[in-house]
Amino acid sequence: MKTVIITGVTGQDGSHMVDFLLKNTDYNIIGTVRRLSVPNHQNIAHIKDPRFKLAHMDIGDPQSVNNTVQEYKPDYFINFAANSFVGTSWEMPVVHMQSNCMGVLYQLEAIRKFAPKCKYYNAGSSEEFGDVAYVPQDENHPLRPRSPYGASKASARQIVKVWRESYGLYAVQGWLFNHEGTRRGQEFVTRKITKGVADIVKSLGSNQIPRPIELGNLSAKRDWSDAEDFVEGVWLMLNQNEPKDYVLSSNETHTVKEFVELAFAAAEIEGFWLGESGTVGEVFVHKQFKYPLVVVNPKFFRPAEVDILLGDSSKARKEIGWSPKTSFYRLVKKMVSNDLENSLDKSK
Ligand code: G4F
Repeated sequence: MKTVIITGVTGQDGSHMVDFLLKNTDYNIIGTVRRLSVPNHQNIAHIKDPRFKLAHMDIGDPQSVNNTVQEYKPDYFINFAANSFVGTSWEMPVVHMQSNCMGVLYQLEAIRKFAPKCKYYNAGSSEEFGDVAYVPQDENHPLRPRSPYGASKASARQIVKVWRESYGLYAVQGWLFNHEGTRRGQEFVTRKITKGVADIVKSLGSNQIPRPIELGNLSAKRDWSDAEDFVEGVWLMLNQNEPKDYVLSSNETHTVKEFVELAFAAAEIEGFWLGESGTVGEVFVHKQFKYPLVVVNPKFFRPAEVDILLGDSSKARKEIGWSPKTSFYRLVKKMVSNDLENSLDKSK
């Protein structure tokens, strides 16, 4: 029986990967977790399969990484653990570099020493493309990060490449464009919007004036997909004859504004924009009651922005047979429905 180690197992991607592997393989899965005073295990609380086990490991502690790899001698090691929120990476650049880059180095060294046949995946990002040179971005696009987060992922990519080429490890790092879902953290813009919409529905239902959702740059364009589709792409990337890095993306781009419009429409709330587009005075207003539903707060602007991300995943589609199944519209609808259900549950 093969063994897969997954880090970041309590997060969105890690937990979906566990679900995917339990469903599609007969492998044992070790999910590594840091000790926390208050555990954050809600994304894996539903997993009862005895093939899934938790182990303590801290990606910042090379000794603990060595011990874990030495003990389990995994066949696959999937690193989803990271400081993944771009917005805070300017506030804590060192910690982002340590976890997102040095953490990868510790893992590759442990694999080189104790499990050299292990297939390794590190979560790469379209943020590595940053200040984009062309649209759409494919595997040949240069690395031009715009945030400490993007820089940490671009550095990790070089480490993965060097360890692959120097030691013959099967080590890959995909460029994953934005991927979302019902397990997304609430600080990311998509979940912030869908949760905000659900709160507004609840307020309107109890005849209260709703609290508007406060957002930053409404004009940013992102290529959003469903995280559940992406874990399959990661698994395909790990199971090629030769290790190769691929872009995973929907090949569509939408503004934050479009996401807002679709999310309110999914909750059957009609609204319209007022104020000059691209300014802090822009506001999305309830059509009937004229309440502000979305306002701009400059606090959420970033010191440097990635204006447009649009992926070209044609290589992954052709060479590893991957394709996303969930449309942008279905993704927004699924996230809004989930947050509406949660908010109804809580009010019972
Ligand atoms: O949802 P976001 O915070 O995601 P971002 O920065 O694109 O990063 C995500 O995708 C990357 C892949 O491209 C991953 F590597 C990374 O780990 C993460 O999963 O922001 C999306 C866009 C940005 O342009 C941001 O400026 O939304 C804009 N935005 C506008 N108002 C906001 C807000 N973002 C957040 N988080 N909060 C706002 O209020």
